[in-house]
Amino acid sequence: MASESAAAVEVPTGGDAPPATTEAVAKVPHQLERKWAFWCDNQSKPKQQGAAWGSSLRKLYTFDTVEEFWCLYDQVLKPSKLVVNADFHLFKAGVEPKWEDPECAGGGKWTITSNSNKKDGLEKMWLETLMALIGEQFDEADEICGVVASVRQRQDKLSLWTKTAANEAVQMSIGRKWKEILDVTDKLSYTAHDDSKRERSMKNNRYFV
Ligand code: MGP
Repeated sequence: MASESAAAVEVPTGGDAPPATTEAVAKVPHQLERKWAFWCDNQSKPKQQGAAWGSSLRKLYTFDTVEEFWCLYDQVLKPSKLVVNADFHLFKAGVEPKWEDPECAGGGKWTITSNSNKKDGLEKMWLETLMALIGEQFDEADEICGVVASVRQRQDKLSLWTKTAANEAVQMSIGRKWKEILDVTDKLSYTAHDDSKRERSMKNNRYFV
């Protein structure tokens, strides 16, 4: 990561005042390990008849420095700014937040739900997760695709998308680490995308932590 460097600068002064020296800090942006992209999907608006899932999904910003991240996060990207039936996503640049993306196709998601009247719960978990991802806190970082915050009438949720649903050891390790980062006692469940595609009554969770 790039570090800040400080340079002493002579500031000319008038009259009898003693010469002043200030520390001018040359800011070098703090580079992240990799590039990330924020996305948004607002499904609250009426869709054209027959519109496919994903037609309202939009990539918002791509970034690769800590400074850009905080600027984007502070200005817009908080779940409290979402209407019901809208999602925010943070995914690795180059990966689209859809089952159809080659990086996601064989994967699934760890999910934690949050009661809708506890907005601050989702807000806090979203930020903790964003920082863990861009800070590369997961040992299996290469196995992670991104995270989705979903605001829903019944229950808000946060889902961590991973790459290889069939690899139980990797998924359990990611799930345990995420639970530790979130600092919650709630049960987290893992669903393979292939299982999410089934009828509601046929959907089942594969792993739990
Ligand atoms: P969802 O957005 O993951 O859950 O998927 P939501 O809206 O909370 O609803 P619930 O079903 O969990 O109660 C909702 C539906 O959107 C899915 O059943 C799919 O029909 C569709 N869908 C969701 N995703 C993430 C995808 C995707 O990546 N690709 C496609 N083709 N459809 C998807």
